[in-house]
Amino acid sequence: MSEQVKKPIKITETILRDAHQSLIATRMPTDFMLPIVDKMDKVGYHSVECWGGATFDASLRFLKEDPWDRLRKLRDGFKNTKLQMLFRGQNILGYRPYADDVVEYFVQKSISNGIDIIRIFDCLNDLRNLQAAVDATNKFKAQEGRGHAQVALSYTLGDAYTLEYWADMAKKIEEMGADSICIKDMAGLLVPYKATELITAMKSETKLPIQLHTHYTSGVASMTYLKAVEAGVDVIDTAISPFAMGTSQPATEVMVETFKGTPYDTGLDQNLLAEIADYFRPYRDECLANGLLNPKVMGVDIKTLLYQVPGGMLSNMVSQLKEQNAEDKYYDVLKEIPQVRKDLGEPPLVTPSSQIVGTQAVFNVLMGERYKMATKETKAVLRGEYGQTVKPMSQEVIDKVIPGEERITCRYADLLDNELDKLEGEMKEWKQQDEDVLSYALFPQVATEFFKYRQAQQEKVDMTQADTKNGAYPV
Ligand SMILES: [Mn+2]
Repeated sequence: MSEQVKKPIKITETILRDAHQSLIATRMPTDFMLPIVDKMDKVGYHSVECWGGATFDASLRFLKEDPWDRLRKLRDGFKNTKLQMLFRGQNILGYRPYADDVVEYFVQKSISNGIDIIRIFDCLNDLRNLQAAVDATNKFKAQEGRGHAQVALSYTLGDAYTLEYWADMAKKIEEMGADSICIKDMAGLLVPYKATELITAMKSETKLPIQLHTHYTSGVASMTYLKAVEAGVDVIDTAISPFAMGTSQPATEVMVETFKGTPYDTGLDQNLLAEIADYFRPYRDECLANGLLNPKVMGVDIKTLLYQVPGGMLSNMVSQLKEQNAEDKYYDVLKEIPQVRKDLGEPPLVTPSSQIVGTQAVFNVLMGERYKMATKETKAVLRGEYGQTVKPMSQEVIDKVIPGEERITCRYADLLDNELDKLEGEMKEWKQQDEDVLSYALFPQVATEFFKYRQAQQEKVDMTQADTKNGAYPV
């Protein structure tokens, strides 16, 4: 790039979503976020990621907060900055596929409560599972003039995932009506020189802006950003330094400094960023002291590159093995994971496919025979309910696990009846706002517990008598 041509790199700040999801199990409460919003709003970020992913679940389950209320409060505070959320395609923010009416209503309510950019991904990269959410966003945008559909590709490695595959996906995403593309590298697998190749290949097939999202887990993330920016990436995801690195994103201040005085200069003010970091630093210390932040997740975990398994999946696996007193089988399971992944059509490993593959690998090892026992989710994947995989699934495994069963080749949601009315009927005694039916749709039990808690608070019930067993107490 000649020195005259300026291309300021845009920054999405993740402190209010992925950074605390990745480092402190999504436990940052709204009350702690609000006092710094005004300052963050002055920075000039491309966007602030603040909602979706696990924030919704954690708010209801552990923080006893209404996630919709959080969103509205953040929207009130951020007058100039776009707010961004993460959305699991047809699974919304939950763990099962929903009918299109729920997907559309959730998108509509997300935008009307304050979200600008919806980042939509599917764990199999089956674009059919993203279409309903993209269409809903575009419909709202046409009516209200607000809303941006970003389609995220779950980045992974494997025979099927060639540069041609990624470039072709970029083209298809543009054709499906998305406003931008994200490469979502949840495990930090994208290494710097591969990023050059990847961005170059995708840019050759699409004019859409490309955003790169990665994690520091494997230690290469800031170098990867540098090479991706040089290759033409438009936006990068970073976290303010006290909650950066480790399993989180590269530090915002470091990336800003890296590009200072170059054609990619972000133009962000380091003094302002330093004040924001000052706000979050004591909270980091507090989280270290109370154990919410485990120093283990702050280092470089090179196993991620060796086994291509996201950090969260490894910790799940370890706890499953512990429960079975089979921690000595750790390396056997690690070796089994690529085999199960191959049997299931070599999907990316991201929620929920990461849990499905990981749990099945644990079963295969503990039972001493592959697929002697298959989980409900493994069966659903084999039936095609989660969508189409890039590679065919193993016929041998299909015959063993779901013998004689019919497999689905259409978009699974096409087989689902609308379900909003039914959900509304189940929860109407708790309903205080339209959005409550969506909280209930995603987490029926957890949301109901929350509704009870909310009502008790409103009626000033003595919460020392609360149901502590189910976590229904003030925090
Ligand atoms: Mn992430």
